[in-house]
Amino acid sequence: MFKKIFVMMLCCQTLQAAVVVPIYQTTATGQGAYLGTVTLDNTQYGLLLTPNLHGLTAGIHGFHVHQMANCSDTGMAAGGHLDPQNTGKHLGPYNANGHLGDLPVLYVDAKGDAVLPELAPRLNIADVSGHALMIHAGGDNYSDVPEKLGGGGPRVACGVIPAAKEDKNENTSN
Ligand SMILES: [Cu+2]
Repeated sequence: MFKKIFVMMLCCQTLQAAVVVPIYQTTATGQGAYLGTVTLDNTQYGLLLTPNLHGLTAGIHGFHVHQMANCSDTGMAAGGHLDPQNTGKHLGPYNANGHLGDLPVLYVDAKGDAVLPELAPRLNIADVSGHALMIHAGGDNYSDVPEKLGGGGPRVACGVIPAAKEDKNENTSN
C-alpha cells in the first residue's frame, strides 16, 4: 500500500525498469533466427514499444499481444489476442471495446528494419507481462471485417514477454 502511494507520487516515466523482449522468427520446429528486440516502457501516455528489429519484410505488419507466453508451432502456441474482458472483437489499439492486446501496426522500412517507436495507450507493462508479442506477415486494419483479426495472416515473428520484476515484488507484498 505505502509502496503504491510512493510510486504514484514519484510518477511515472522511468520508475519501472524497461522490459526487453527478444524476438525470433517463428518456425514449425523450435526457435527461428534472432531478429532483435522490442523494448517496453511505461509512460504517462501508455505503453511505449520501441522495436530494434531487422530482417523483416518491408511495409506494415499486424502486431499484437497474444495470450500465451509460447511462440512455438509457427506462433500458433501463443493462442489468440490478449482479451481479458472476453470481448471477442478485434478493434485495434484505440477502442476499449475490443482485445486489450491489439497494438498499433509495426512499421518496417525498405531495408527490413523496424525502429520506429509506437504507443499503446490502453496498456502498461503489468498488463502484457507473461504473454507474447506477435508480428504477422500482413497488415492490420483494426477490424474483423473483411478479414478476422485485421487480416494479418501468418505469424512470422514472436517473443515471450518476461514477467516484470517490480510487479512481482508488488504482488508478493500485497
Ligand atoms: Cu496477432
